Amino acid sequence: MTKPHILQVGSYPDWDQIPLDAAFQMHRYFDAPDKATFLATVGPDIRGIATRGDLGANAAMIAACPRLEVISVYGVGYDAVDLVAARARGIRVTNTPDVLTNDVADLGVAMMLMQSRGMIGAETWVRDGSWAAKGQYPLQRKVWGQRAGILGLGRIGLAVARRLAAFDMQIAYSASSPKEAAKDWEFIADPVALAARSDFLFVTLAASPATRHIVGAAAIAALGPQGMLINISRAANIDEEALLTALETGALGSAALDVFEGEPKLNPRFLALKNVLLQPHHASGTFETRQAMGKLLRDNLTAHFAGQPLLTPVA
Ligand code: 8YV
Repeated sequence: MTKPHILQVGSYPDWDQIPLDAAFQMHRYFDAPDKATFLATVGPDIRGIATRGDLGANAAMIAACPRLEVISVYGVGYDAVDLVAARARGIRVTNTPDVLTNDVADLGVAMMLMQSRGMIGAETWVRDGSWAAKGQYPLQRKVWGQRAGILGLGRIGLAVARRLAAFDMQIAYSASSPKEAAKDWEFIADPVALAARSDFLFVTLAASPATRHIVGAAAIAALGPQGMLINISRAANIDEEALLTALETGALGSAALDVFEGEPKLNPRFLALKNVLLQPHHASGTFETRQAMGKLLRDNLTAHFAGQPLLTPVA
C-alpha cells in the first residue's frame, strides 16, 4: 500500500522523524531552497500537513494541496493555521494539548521567580567577582504572598494558578466565565481590571484574532511600575510596541517573555532593556514533553489515515 504523502513544514527531532519517515511519505518543505516550486511540485499529492505550533499552515500552503485532508500540529497553539481556509474545505486540524501543560506552567513560574529575584544578574555577580569586590547583591522583590493575575484560565492557566497557590499568592483570573475549578480565586472578567489588581500578570490565553493585543497600553499601564508581565502564550496577545515603550519608560516594572513578534528575530529594543527576561519560545522544550508531543502528532495522523477518530481534534 502506498504511504500517504505528508508535507512537513518544520524540522522534528530524530525520534519523531524516523517513525514519520517509516509510516508516511514525508516531503520536507523546510529543506526546499525554492518553496514555491516545491509546493507546486508536491502539493497535488499531499494528503496531510505535519507542522509545529510556531509555524502553522497558511492559506497559500493549504490551497497548494488540493487533496489535503488533515493538518497535525506539534504544539497546543494552532493560531498559525488558517482555520478558515481549513474549515472551508473540511480539512481536519489536530494539536497536542495536555501533554505540555505542566512544562509550560513550570517555565512561566520559573520566569517569574528568576526575574523577580534577579537571578540572572545574581549569577553574573558571582561569576564576575562583584560579590567579593562589591559585597552583597542588591535586594530584589519577593514573590510569595503577592497578587497574581491569570489572563486565560484554560489548561495552562489553571496549572500556573495551582503552582502559584503553593506560593500563597492571592490569585485572580479572567476567563470567558467563572470556573468551578477556580472557586477559591477571584474572577475578574476585564483584563485591565485584572492587571490593576495584580503584581504579576500571566498571559496564558490561546491566541486568536479576538485576543489580538488584549494586553494593550491600558492593561500595561494598570499593571504599573511595580508590576511584572509574564507571557507564555503568543506574542500577538500583547501590544508589543506598547510593552516596549512601557518597559523603556518604567511605566511597567518588568516583563518575562517566551514569545515575540517575528520570532526568532525579535525587536532589538528588547536587547537594550535590563528589566526584561528573554526566553527562546521553549516552554514545552523538555525531552519528555517533546517526545509526548511528537507521539501525539503521529498518532493523530495515523488515526486519520486508518479511518479512526482523531485523538485531539481542534476543528
Ligand atoms: C511549539 C508551542 O510548538 O505548543 C505550542 O503552541 O508554541 C510550542 O510548543 C514548540 O516550540 C515546537 O515548535
